[in-house]
Formats: sequence, structure tokens, C-alpha cells
Amino acid sequence: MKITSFDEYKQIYQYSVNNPEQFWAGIAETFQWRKKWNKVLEWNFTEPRVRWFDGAKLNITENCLDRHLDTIGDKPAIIWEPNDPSEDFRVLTYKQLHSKVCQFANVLKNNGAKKGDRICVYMPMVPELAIAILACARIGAIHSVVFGGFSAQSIADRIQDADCNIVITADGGFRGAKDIPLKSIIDDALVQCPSVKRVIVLTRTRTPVAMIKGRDVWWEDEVKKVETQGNIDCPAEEMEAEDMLFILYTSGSTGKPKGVVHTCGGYMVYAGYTFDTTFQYQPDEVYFCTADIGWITGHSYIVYGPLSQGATSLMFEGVPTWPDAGRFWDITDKHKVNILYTAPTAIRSLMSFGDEPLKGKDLSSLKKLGSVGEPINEEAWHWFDEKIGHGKCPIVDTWWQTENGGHMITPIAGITPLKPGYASLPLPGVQPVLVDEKGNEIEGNSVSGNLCIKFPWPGMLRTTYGDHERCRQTYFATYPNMYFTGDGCLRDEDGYYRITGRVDDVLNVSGHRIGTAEVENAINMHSSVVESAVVGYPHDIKGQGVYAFVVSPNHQDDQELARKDIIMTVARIIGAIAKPDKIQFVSGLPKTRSGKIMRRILRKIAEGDTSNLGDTSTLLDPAVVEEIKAGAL
Ligand code: 6R9
Repeated sequence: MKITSFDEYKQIYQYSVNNPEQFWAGIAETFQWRKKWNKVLEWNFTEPRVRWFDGAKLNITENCLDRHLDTIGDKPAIIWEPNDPSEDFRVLTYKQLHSKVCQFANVLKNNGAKKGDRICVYMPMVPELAIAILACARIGAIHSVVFGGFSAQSIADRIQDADCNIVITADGGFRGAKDIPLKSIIDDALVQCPSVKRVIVLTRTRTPVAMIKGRDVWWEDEVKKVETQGNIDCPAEEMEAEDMLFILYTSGSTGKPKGVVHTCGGYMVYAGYTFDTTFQYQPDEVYFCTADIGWITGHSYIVYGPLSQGATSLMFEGVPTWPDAGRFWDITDKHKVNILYTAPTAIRSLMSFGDEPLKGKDLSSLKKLGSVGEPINEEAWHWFDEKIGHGKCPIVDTWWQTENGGHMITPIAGITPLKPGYASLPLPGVQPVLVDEKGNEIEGNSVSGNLCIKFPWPGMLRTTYGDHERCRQTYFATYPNMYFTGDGCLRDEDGYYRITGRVDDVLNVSGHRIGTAEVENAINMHSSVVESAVVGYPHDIKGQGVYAFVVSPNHQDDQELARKDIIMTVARIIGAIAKPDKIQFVSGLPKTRSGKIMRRILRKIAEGDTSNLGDTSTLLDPAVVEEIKAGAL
């Protein structure tokens, strides 16, 4: 939706609150449906049961590909920049992407994939990753993408939870100076996954791999088979609006990650609408989102959002600091990027290299900047604004979550007046509220509370895969009739929202959500660990770092080695992204008389703020706290 002024935004916003169904029907009209809906919305937040565009039929890939063929078929849909700048970049036009998706959809069918199957995708950031997920959507299979940084154990958990029958992977992946042996990690995972009957392996790194007879096939061979069969086209499967499109696992405050479920119709409308509205995308613009498709940002804002709007989406295989910290700026210069959407952790990391990596880089093509994943601190905001945007590019600080499907609270580029550190105002169609501990709505401005959403939006999660009760408990039980985000938030005197961070036991490390309980479970699997408690602490680059307090009676032998062993255990069980930054060995954890760990105290100690630990009268053994304070890292 193109908006011409801030006043117009306010009018549209008001209309969307007063007439939500008409508002969303109007947005949905801009998409291509095989059959229109009978009812725009049906909902209650108690079960919860939310149905958007019920009765409508569509296929999201017809919206992302087919409908553009006649008008912009030769426009680049994906520009792919490889990890190594000396390797050639690739461009796939809408026509080319369409034919590759059809081809691979036929590969999937030849390998037994059917509508409704769950397919795990564990791939590097190459165009074939986008092709794989679009091919799943084309035939109505449900993709579950697992980020390349997760361990075999994490993959196995996710494959088992969703009962996947096919895995799509690559021999390996390049990330900076590293080669990640993806297929070998998959082989380890599959030892525990009898449901998987087929593994399709793309060639990327030419790392030696074990190809198991009857189970593993090469991507390239399968594509050749389809070509010789002459099976070029693949008609899109007709999907119900509320059929599942994908599952994406994300961490919560308890136990193992949950599979957030998004559906075909609502998610498509929401990803497309928010992409178009927030960035005010113009037809000739080159748009670069630096996220990985393994996260929701990549799903919504590399693949589905931009492609549904006929945009040119630049996809980057590598990391911001390799071969040097000028990589993003080289890419921006080389491909004349107009919109750059990245994360505060990347900005802070690049900022730490000073101005040198910016020298000689022409950033004049940039028109709009975006940030996502965690609160952006003012220093990073100003650096981004001045050094990258040269003071002329609006920065959209987009607040949203895996469960939301797309942007919720964000400035609209060029329209919303900006305030550094503020996600600013809700998009039309989004109704945020702040509530107090008791669940009462806090009205007025200059207030703070827990952030909830009181009315459904099309991109919201419908369930957590295989466990609807968990979805209800996590998001809809804390406050009646509201979706609870888990974030704390303030609303300033102008009604602007500023997200203050999670209020639950979820950490945000370099923009990645990590549950403290998950890390504790992993640490506790180490044979010499009795128990542990994990909290976050402020980290200059990562935003939050992982601080682990570990009870391990044998650690005296060789503390350094014991630390490394624990780190290795976490990497094995979860993946490298969850490795503790600090491990402090303690003889016991501060507990209440009823045996609950007092995390509040540990958080303060980890933050280096031990002057006032608050009420410690309920502690079972106050001496433990003194010892922990004395040994703090
Ligand atoms: C898209 C994404 C969601 C959590 C969310 C919040 C934090 C995301 C933010 C932000 C402040 C922003 N978060 N964007 N906090 N300002 N602009 O990141 O999804 O991985 O599910 O994380 O990230 O705490 O609750 P996800």
C-alpha cells in the first residue's frame, strides 16, 4: 500500500481499526486468488481459533511467480551474491525462477512428495534454497527450514516433531572462511529419524559426502531426469487459504523449540502487504535483506514478501565481515542497492571497524534503510543514518516476531517521522496494547507495560505444530482475549512505541532467539554438570551475551578444559549460536526455600550490577550469593 503523507497514514490506520474486515479485504483484493473467500475473518483468542479468508483458494507461488510473467517476466527476481566475491554472481529473472521452481517441484513429485507432506530444508544461502521452498509451496508440501547453524540434534528434534519424510540439503555451505558440512550433519541427524525416506542433495562445496543407496539423490541428477521426461511445467496445487504453508521453529521460555505454523492465504497477504507498505517499494528498486532464510525475516522479506510484490530481492550467501568488513558496502556499490534491511548486531559489528571499510564505496544508490531483530541502540542508529544513509535515508526499525509473519510496529519509509530507538507506530491493521501485570489495558501516553495485540491480523500464527494447547498457553493464556508478545514496551508522549526487550526467559543473541531453558538443558547434559542457570548480559556487539552459572563438583581439575567441554556440549546439542560467552563455576545456585532459582539475582550479577540485589530474604542460603558475587566474570 502506497501512502503519501503522515496524515493519510493516520486516516488509514483509523479506518483499519474501525473496519478491519473491509480493510483487509481491500488488501487481499490486490492478490491473485483461484476463488475468493466466503468470509474475511472468524476468530476467538480463547481456543484460539483464527481463520482469515475462509473458503478462498490460491497458491502463493502463482502470486510470487506466475502473475508476474506477462508484465515483468524479464525483471530480476533474485540477484545472488556469493560468499566469495571472486565467484560470479547470479541473476534469476521472474521467468527463470518460475521455470526452476516448476522443475524442482517436479523433482519433489518424482521423489514421492505430496500435498501436506512436511519437508525439512537445511541449505546454504544459495538461490536453490529459495527455489526449494517455493517448489514445496507449489505442490502444497509444508516446508520446515532449519538454519544452517543448528546441530544434528536440533535438526533431528525438528524433523521428528514435524514427522518430515524428505530432507533437502547441500553437500556443504560457505560462510565466510568456513565450510559447513551440511550433508554430514544431516547424516548424523537422520540416525534418529526413520520417517525420512529421501534426501535431495545440492552440490555447492564439493565436500565429500556419503550418499546412501535408496535414500540419497543428487539435486542435479534429479533435475536432469525431469528435463529428459520433458516435465517442464508444474501446475500449482490449489490450496485453501487456511492450509498450512510452512512451519518454522522458534525458542520460547520453556523446553524445546516450538513449530510456529503459518497458513497460505493470510501469510501471503501479510508478508506482501507489509513489504510493500513499510519499504514503499518502487518498481525499479533493488532490495537487499541481509537475513538468512533460516529465520522468519528471510522467509517473509527475502522470499515471499518481495516476490509477491514483483520486487528484485538480493540474496547474499556470506557474512558481513568476510573477506573484510566492507562486504555489505561492496555489494551495495556493485548491485546499486536501493533498500538495505539488516540487523543491529551487524551494524554494531561493522561500526567497530571504523570508517576504513567504507572508503571508496559508493553508497549513493541507497534510498531506504531498515533494521530488525532486536532493539537498535542510539549509537548504532546514528552510525547507520550518517555513515551508511548519509543522512538522507529513512530508517525503518521494524518490530515483529516469527509468530507475527510480518512487520507489526514500524515506521513507513519516508512517511512516519522517525525517533532513534523507536519502532514508532503500528502498521494499519495492527492493534497493539500495553497491559499491566494483572492484564489491565494501560491507556494514554507516557506509559509502559507488556506488549499485547488485541485483534487478529492475517499473518499471525495459527497453532504450534502438533500441540495446539502449547500455542494457547504460550500466547493466549497470560492475558484473556489478547495475543501476548513476550516483549516489554513503552509508549511515549507522542504515542510512539519503544520495545524494551523480552520479559520472559528468552535471550536475544545477535538477533537470534534463544531460550535459557534450552541452553540449560544442553549444559546439564554434560556428564560432570549437576545443574546450571543461564541468563543474558549486555554485550557490545551481540546485544545480549549468554552467561552460564554452572554447578560442577569436578571442575577444579582443569577449569579451562571444563569450560571448553561445556561449550562443545552446547554446540553439539543446540548449535554454535547458543554457545555460552561466559561460564562461571559455582558451588550452588541461589534458590528460594521452595527450590526455585532466583534468576533476578543472577541477572544482576551477570550485568555487573551487584550494588542492589533487591529482596533476598526468601533465599535458602545467602552465602551462595556472596560466593557468586565474588567470582563473577
Ligand atoms: C523478526 C524477528 C522476535 C523478538 C521480539 C523482540 C525482538 C525483533 C525488534 C525487536 C526491538 C525491533 N525484536 N525486532 N526488538 N526492536 N525492531 O526478529 O523475529 O526471531 O521471532 O524474534 O525479537 O524481542 O519478540 P524473532
